[in-house]
Amino acid sequence: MPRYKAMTGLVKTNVHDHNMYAIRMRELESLLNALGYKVIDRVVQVRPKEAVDFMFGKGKVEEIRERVKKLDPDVFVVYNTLSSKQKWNLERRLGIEVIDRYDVTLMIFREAASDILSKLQIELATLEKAFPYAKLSASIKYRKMKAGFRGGGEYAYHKQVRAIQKRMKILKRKIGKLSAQKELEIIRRLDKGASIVVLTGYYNAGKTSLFNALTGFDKPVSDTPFTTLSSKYGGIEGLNVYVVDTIGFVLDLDPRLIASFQLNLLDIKYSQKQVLVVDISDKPDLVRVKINESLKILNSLGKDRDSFIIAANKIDLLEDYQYSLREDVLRETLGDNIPIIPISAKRGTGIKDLVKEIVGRPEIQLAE
Ligand SMILES: Nc1nc2c(ncn2[C@@H]2O[C@H](COP(=O)(O)OP(=O)(O)OP(=O)(O)O)[C@@H](O)[C@H]2O)c(=O)[nH]1
Ligand SMILES: [Mg+2]
Repeated sequence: MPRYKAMTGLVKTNVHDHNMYAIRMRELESLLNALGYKVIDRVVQVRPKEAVDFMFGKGKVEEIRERVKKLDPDVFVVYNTLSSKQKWNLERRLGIEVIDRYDVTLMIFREAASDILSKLQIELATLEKAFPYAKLSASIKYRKMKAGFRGGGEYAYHKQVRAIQKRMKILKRKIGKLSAQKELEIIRRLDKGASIVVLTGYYNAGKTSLFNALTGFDKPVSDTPFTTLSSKYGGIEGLNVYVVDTIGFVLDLDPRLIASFQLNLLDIKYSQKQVLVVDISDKPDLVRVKINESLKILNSLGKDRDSFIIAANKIDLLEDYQYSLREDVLRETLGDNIPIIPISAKRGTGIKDLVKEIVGRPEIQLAE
């Protein structure tokens, strides 16, 4: 049973977007559902001229205010990233908490985090996100106090801001240390002649299911977003290969999220092969968007197409003609040289073909 009620909003950044915005809203909704929120109302607006103060136009904000009064949601969740000023203004105007999709993602991470490192990274990312808002709110409150002639000096909110700053510094130091340790571990594996094959892709694509099928592990798998937060290394029997299960991507990935999970991305950086796990049961439009974004992310991490293998997963959910349609979409985007292997990680279909593709590459060594 959902515990809370949410109202969602999105500002279309492209006037010609008749399709993607709906996919984005659905995505936001499934993230919120995972946190126990039921979405009771949705607002969409094409980017207004005067978007600076509220993200939405003034008239739209009034409409949202009316709807909030009537429907009484616990929170208004905006798909677009809000500036501190926009959040502040919207909260004052609507009288309820206002968050953006990046906050939602961090909340899910927080619920999923079980190991120390993930917890530290999420705490830092959360503080970094909250910091500008805390600063803004401290300065506004300070100005109000001064206007009331209650004297200058230090106020509690300034202390709060400084406490956040101090904690961020400590977290960065701890994460830095762990990062260095982790990098060493990876290099040691490589020095022993092992190859690293990373399983990457969007959340829920089936990376962990595939990891389990390849390595015989029994790591937790679920349709909750971001089940896996920190990387896991495992071997494939008979091969001098490490397979790495990694954190998933999310649509319109916020660059700050990548920055705060640098540590996890080290695995991708050092890998010789990247298996891009695609949920091929997604609608063709979504398959296209996700594959395009994945390629961009991998490129930005210094990986190029020659080392990609696509694992088109969940073929058990599709009829042959539906699969062909989606494979065409992949081919259009990828060109002819990147291998696409249809698999079902859940049923164990196509796994041998995938291993053959991995091993068939000259840079992968068979164990002695
Ligand atoms: N039908 C079907 N479902 C699958 C298949 N592979 C995975 N799933 C399901 O998809 C959901 C996500 O699987 P995971 O293996 O946890 O996906 P993931 O990519 O590791 O997800 P995160 O850790 O959240 O990034 C689970 O409910 C799996 O049971 C498949 O081949 N067929
Ligand atoms: Mg996983």
